[in-house]
Amino acid sequence: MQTEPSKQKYEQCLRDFLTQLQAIHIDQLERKWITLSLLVIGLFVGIITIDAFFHGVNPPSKVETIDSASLHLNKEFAEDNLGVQVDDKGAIIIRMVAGRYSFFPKHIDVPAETPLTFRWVSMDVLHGVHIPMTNMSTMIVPGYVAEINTTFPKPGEYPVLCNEFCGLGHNHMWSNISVIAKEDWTAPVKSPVKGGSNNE
Ligand SMILES: [Cu+2]
Repeated sequence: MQTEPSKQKYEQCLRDFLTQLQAIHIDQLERKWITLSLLVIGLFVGIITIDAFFHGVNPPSKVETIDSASLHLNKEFAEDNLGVQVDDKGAIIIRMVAGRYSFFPKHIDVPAETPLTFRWVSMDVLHGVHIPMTNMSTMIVPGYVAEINTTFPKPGEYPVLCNEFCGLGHNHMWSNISVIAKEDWTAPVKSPVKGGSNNE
């Protein structure tokens, strides 16, 4: 809480500042340009705010939150549940954790030409994930689940790279995905996690 004398001091400072500001001679033309610049800034900020509001600009995915500090205790992202899983409806869901400085699991096998749902979470700071030559590119914001649907058209080895600077080891932060021909891929035998997150 502010004490009375310091409050008075701040008020005095503000008054002095305003007096000094009024004392500055600003040319009429200059005044017009200052006003115009402020109006343009106001217009741009207004456009961004309105656009974000109407288009629902949010962190990646559906603003699904998660406690990054307790992922190991979380039902969905516990260590045993990471990687590729096939749910009751046959959908392939891949759960990945990003942490300084790797993506976990370090390596996964997925089928080509098959719709895949990736669910990414961060265990520490802001990370990004980028898989070259695919549409996989998103931020992994701590506290949120980033969900991306994708299909890898061609079999091959794909690197998984971090594209947000996350610390000194950032340039060593990568893992890889083997995309296998659809007919050669077999679903890993794991007990499927019940759909959705369980983040309490
Ligand atoms: Cu990084």
